[in-house]
Amino acid sequence: MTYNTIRNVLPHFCFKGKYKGVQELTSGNVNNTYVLEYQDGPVTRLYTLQHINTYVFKNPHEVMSNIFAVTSHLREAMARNNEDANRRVLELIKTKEGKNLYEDDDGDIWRAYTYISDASALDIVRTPQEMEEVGRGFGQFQKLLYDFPAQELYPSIPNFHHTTKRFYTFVHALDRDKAGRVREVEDEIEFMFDRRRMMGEIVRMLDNGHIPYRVTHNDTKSNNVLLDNASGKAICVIDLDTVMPGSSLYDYGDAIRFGASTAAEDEPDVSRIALDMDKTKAFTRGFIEETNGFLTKEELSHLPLGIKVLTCELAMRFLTDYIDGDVYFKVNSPEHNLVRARAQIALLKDIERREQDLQAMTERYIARASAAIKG
Ligand code: GN1
Ligand code: MG
Repeated sequence: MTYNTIRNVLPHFCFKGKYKGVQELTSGNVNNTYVLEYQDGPVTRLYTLQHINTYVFKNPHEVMSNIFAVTSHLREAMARNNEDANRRVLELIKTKEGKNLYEDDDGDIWRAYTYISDASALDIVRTPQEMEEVGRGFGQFQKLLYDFPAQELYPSIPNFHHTTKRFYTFVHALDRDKAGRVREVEDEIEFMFDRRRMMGEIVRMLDNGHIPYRVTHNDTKSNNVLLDNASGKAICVIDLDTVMPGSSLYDYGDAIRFGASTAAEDEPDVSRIALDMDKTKAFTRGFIEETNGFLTKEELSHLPLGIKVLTCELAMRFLTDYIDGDVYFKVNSPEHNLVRARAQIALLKDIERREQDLQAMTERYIARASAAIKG
């Protein structure tokens, strides 16, 4: 995105003060994000400006309507609990026309938030303590949205975690072989086919009512929770584009996949990739303590499945995008999506090796939950 394009967008939002400068934040794989600095008398004001990827989000108006509804609900829920919502809920900046998004002359879509200062979004989780806070952040988010009227939400990306349909999309991509890359990835393709039944298990449990639909975040990377720099505590969940009805197993599994890996999501040296059990346990503790009693026994006992399915799903999504010629995720090299897919495959192999440990960890939580119920 050029500097001039951004300059032309700025006057359409109700930012306060005089524009000083812009800096790009590069960690997202889908939207483009910028931090803006404004000088308002003696006060420096920071804002987040985002260019929404409309290849991914086909209906940005619906996305913004979801975000408005969810952030309003979070604020009301905090007010009811006598909690201060300041720095804890994303705050949209309206356009001069009073809208939540701005469409420029090229049809590009933009939105803005107040930037939350003195807080960090972790691309890499360094300690179990940090991971526990990430768990608390996403746990609190589920708790606050427990009574959100799910029918008010549009499906911002239909079938986002429907792994069975994702598998069909993958097979279709293989068949088209748009970028001529299929013959390079025979081993990875076989890996996915071998896990076909496993990856559909959450969808099946939702379909047959074994586990409930909840309002979930659906993109629970550690960098989507802000931790306060002073206290280290989780304060605000961000990146609300994919808040939709889903399973708690999606939020749990995706968070572990990303934050409890010993290496980055695109680590090229697969020998460095494993599941860090201390971080896994720490996240589980934070998440379960916050969701405090409302996760069912069935959900708790399937948490390890959530980790497997989400890791497999992401491996398959990256591989599909590699095969399609890199149309969905931002890439920094032609091999980037393949590197990501291989990293997720390596992680999944390690998760499969640790399955018994994961199940034992889960059993301990179920025992505690039933002890609490019995009083
Ligand atoms: C995308 O935009 P970002 O980086 O928060 C993607 C997630 C993936 C993630 C993998 C809407 O998230 O589903 O898990 O990349 N978001 C969308 O890094 O597809
Ligand atoms: Mg994000």
